Amino acid sequence: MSKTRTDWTRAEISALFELPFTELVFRAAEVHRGHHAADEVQVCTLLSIKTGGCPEDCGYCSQSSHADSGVEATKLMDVREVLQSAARAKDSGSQRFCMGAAWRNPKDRDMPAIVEIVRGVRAMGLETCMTLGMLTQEQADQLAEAGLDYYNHNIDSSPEYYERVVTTRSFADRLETLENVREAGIAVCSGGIVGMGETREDRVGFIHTLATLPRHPESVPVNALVPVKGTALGDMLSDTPPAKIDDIEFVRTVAVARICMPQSMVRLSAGRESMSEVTQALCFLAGANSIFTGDTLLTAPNAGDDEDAALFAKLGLTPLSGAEPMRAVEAA
Ligand code: SAM
Ligand code: DTB
Ligand code: SF4
Repeated sequence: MSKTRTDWTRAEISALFELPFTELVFRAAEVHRGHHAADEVQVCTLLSIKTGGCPEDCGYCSQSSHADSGVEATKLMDVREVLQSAARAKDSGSQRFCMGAAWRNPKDRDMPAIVEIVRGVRAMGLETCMTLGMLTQEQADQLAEAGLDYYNHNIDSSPEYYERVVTTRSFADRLETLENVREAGIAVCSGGIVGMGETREDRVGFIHTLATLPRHPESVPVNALVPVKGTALGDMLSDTPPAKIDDIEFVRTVAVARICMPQSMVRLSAGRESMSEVTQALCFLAGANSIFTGDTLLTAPNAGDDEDAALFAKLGLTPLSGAEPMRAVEAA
């Protein structure tokens, strides 16, 4: 297998975006088959362990205290409750349990409970992932020590567009946490959001940043913006500008991510609920090989387990790993 490249140029990535669509998807599918079983899709479950009231001003997020989205702030969930939820996820065939907290960063006083959660979820035989905001090196080391498998921290967009979406922290802050996570020996999950009004050049810059990290993230979530009323980007709901991302451009982004980061798991993340089966199928063809399942993401609705089981049956996809097959429901 050829060495994974981390020296992509923006011009090369831009040229991939400009390929005829079918040629781009064909190339991405080839890369996908060269590195992964193309009929296997990883199934992950998300749980918000601390919702809302976040001091950050991310323009897309329902959980920001700068937004007026109606999401109520909660305290950090009880360890026992989190473990019950993880057990349900395992039961319905999930491989990975991803836990999110609406924090700018965890406080040191939160760490003992977080460590207990990681230990407990891991003991159930699930892979663990957390997304808690910025981490110091010490906190990353603590999570590694507890056995955390993955840490999710998205760069979200190009360095240029980022500051138009978030002002309370910088792109450089994001990269610093990613470095701390790597240094601690935790696998990196980092991706972003498509459809925030960014240009194609921003999507190029977004993939370029990830594909030129010293090591590619093991997981790359590609989210389609879920526009939430009351957030700065909540207006991107219509077909008139600023409009919802075009499905073909979304699939192109997935394909380019797959080509530039051949070994990574590319996750078709938020936004699937409003995506047609055909668009999702094209994403799987273009190299997406991971999803979130369950009725809710963190606060937004998601295609539920039954719908996904039906989609998998229809497309002949199998959940990755030793996980049990997704429950019930034959395709019509
Ligand atoms: N507070 C932590 C942080 O920002 O790193 C973790 C939770 S945060 C909700 C995780 C990621 O979810 C964000 O980085 C963003 O990429 C994604 N996200 C949040 N709201 C979204 C939305 N409305 N549509 C699509 N993706 C979204
Ligand atoms: C990621 O890239 N997508 C997930 C996960 N990482 C934490 C979050 C999506 C959030 C969608 C909006 C919501 O549920 O509020
Ligand atoms: Fe807070 Fe994360 Fe939402 Fe930003 S994306 S407002 S940091 S919860």
